[in-house]
Amino acid sequence: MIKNFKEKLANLGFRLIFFSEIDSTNSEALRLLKKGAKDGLVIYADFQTKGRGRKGRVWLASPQSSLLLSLILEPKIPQNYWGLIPIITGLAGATAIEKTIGFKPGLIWPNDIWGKYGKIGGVLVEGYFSEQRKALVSGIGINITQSKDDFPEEIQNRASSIFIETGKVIERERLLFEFLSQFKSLRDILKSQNYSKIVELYSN
Ligand code: BT5
Repeated sequence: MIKNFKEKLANLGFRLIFFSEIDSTNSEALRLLKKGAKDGLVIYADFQTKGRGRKGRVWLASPQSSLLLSLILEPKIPQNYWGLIPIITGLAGATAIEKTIGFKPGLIWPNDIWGKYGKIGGVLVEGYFSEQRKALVSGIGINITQSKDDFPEEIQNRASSIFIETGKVIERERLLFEFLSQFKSLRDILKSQNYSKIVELYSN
């Protein structure tokens, strides 16, 4: 089963490393980049002890409640278009939710995923620039199983999950696979330099 899953990911151009616990998948991705990790590596975790949001904010998710991952990317497009990577990451997350469970969440500029009852997911993209190479780490967190009471008090009124929005629990690995499939399709569109298509998909 796991071998099968790895093969399916390899067909999409991804390899996956799993951690039952890590400080932050983005931090681990940046450490691995320093050690020479290449495009297509996915760092995937059950739990983060220091999950990070943007601008020094935190990302809070109880164990196994969420999709938590970071992608190592060496985009083959001109660097002035790298700003589209956070956009396609959020879009891949929202589309994956829709394909998996039939619920279409909203995207709030630039890449927050929202439902009727609050924020379901967020994206954190960070750059890695050394003399030899330039790369990005694109991290996404999507709340899957939480009820309102499961969130820490400080975020209870603004955080939501797929379960809160739909009353349904989806299998995390299905969402993972769908996210990576969607990300690959969007990345292929980027590679073909059809930037207006990305804007069109984002706007619908
Ligand atoms: C984000 O930041 O929305 C980006 C979150 C990215 C998280 C992923 S998880 C995998 C990868 N590894 C990491 O370490 N990070 C990435 P921002 O827009 O700054 O939103 C953060 C704010 O959202 C916090 O200040 C809280 O108010 C709120 N928040 C924290 N955890 C939340 C959650 N699980 N659901 C909804 N809101 C949350």
